[in-house]
Amino acid sequence: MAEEKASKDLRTDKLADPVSATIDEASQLMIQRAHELGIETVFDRAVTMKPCNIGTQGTCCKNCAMGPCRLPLPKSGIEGKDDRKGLCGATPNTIAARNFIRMIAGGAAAHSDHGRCVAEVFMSAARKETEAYRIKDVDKLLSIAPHFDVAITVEVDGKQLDRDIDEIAVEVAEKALNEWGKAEGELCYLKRAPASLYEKWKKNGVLPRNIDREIVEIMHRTHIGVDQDYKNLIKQGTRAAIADGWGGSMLATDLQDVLFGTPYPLQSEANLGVLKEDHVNIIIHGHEPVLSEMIVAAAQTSEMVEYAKSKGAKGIQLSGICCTANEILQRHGVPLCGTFLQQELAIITGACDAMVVDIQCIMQNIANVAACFHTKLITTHPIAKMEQENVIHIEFDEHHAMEDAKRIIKLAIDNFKNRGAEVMIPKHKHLQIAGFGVESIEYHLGGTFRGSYYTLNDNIINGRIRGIAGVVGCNNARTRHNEGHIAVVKELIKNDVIVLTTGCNGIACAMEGLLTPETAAVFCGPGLAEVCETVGIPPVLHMGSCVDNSRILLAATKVVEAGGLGNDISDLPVAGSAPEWMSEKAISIGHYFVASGVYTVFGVTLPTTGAPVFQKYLFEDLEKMYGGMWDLEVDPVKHAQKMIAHIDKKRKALGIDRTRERVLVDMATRRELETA
Ligand code: BF8
Repeated sequence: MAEEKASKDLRTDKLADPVSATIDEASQLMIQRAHELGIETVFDRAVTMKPCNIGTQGTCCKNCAMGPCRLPLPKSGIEGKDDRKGLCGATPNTIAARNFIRMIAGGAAAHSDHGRCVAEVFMSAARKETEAYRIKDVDKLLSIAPHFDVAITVEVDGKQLDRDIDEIAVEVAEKALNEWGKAEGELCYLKRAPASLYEKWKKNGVLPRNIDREIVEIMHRTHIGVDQDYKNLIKQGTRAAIADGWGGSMLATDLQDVLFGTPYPLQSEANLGVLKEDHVNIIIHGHEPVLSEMIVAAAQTSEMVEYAKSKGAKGIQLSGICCTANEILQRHGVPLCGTFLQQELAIITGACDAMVVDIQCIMQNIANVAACFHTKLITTHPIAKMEQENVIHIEFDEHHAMEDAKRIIKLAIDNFKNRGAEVMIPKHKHLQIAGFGVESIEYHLGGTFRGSYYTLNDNIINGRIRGIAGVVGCNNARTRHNEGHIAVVKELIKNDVIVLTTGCNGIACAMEGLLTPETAAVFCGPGLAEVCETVGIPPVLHMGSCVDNSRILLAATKVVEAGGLGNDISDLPVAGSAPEWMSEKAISIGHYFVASGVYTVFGVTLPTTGAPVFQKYLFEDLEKMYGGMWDLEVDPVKHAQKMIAHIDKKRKALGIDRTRERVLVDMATRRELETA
């Protein structure tokens, strides 16, 4: 069947070589399978379609109809004065900076609009306008309320009593929603950052006023004939990126935790092998857990399970792609089916009865691939539809969420009988421990006794842990799938750097088996291995989806607060990385890491190489303002080594660069030291 429907004109010389396309054997098998069935995937298109060289350099301006003006950097570079300019006179620096901050606007908008959607559902739940959603994590609600100046106690007859939870919830919801468009002041969460970082933002004039405004202002400033100073453009990019990391994304993470529960470590599996031939396979793909939480709940009802059995299946197997996968993994242990680049391959197994998508990172070609199989492709979000006729749109609404979720699941179950003979599920999958967050790291590495990150800091100071790396981000079909992710992470843990991961890097690490405690003995340096074995954690801690990079910011803040490692995130022996990035969200994340004081290295390419002066500003000058800066390194081992060199530089500055004998200090001596 698939052979009949698929296009017959795929020429082998225009097809991707599976082994060159990905390091993952399951994916190699499925690319091969796609070729046998005559189905084209992103890997093949990456062979036939070359990226535009000038766009790659960041120096193509298409912000008005006099252009596009294309300003390539000559291969030999430019000696002396750079005379390149567009029709209006825009320099390469202006053009690249405009393009760069428009990417920040795109990324910040995506994260923050997701956050707004969650805030609206939270408001409905707080006002009890929906049956489907309830406040699940009251402790988390109480922990964030003070950041919005919402009181959690009330004075009655001179006594402080606990305030009514419903009242607190409504007030937090109102204040949180206000963050997108308030007329005055600054974002409430900014003061969660270390005081010295907040002061740097203030001094540099980049405290975000409200989330929407910073994004809109980027679109205004980058319109023809407005802001034509790359430094001033980046200033606004910085303000919008902070509004993402310490605003929209952080709100998304917190409110999701309040509604759906704060993640704690749990066991699951990862890779295409999680699909089950004898089950109804529903793959949830996208980013907002508002829908997927409901599908997880509905799929577990006996009504749905019995319905699946009545149609000849043994049950319902849910799995996820992209960050929706990470969300339902972190909170429910639902297995990861694959990364961004595996979305077509999951359908090519022939075992996907329905793929349910919401927003972000959904390739339009999955509709073409689904048309070659029985797979129902269901879009659910009013802002994300597809033009292909085989796509079904079932709009999801929080007011009748459970009914919508059951309707979607029934559609998948009814489709089970339509599977063709072409089912081929790779066996490959790996166990993983996921579900880490600020709270669980505190528990595992700090302990409830001290209630802080003390033990983590202690192990950094004594050198067992050399530093902390945040390794995050996408896959990119312009580079070998997962190769950069895995090589960077392995090089870091080999050198005793503990890794915090999110997004598709988290999925890649899970598929490779790096998210198990047993990994420590195999891949880690002796210090990190000892800590992991003692505490029972993997050397790579999965912190969730891309909006959950806000968890990494807060974990870094906790490390600062625990003491002994300086006063700011920029003092810490930490570094950031996105080895295979491709999305605008990654640029926004990279920039808020940099603006928060983190040296951040990207792989593949950066759209700044055609404007060397602007690139130098990002790579060097920003460090003087925020303590963090950008870098680009395509080679994964050199990439990791640059991060390690930065970590070592910070260790030296802190005076902890030499391994010290561990001195156990009793409480009395500690008090003496503290008062000294
Ligand atoms: O937000 S890492 S490919 S899935 S953009 Fe997309 Fe990139 Fe994956 Fe999640 Ni993040």
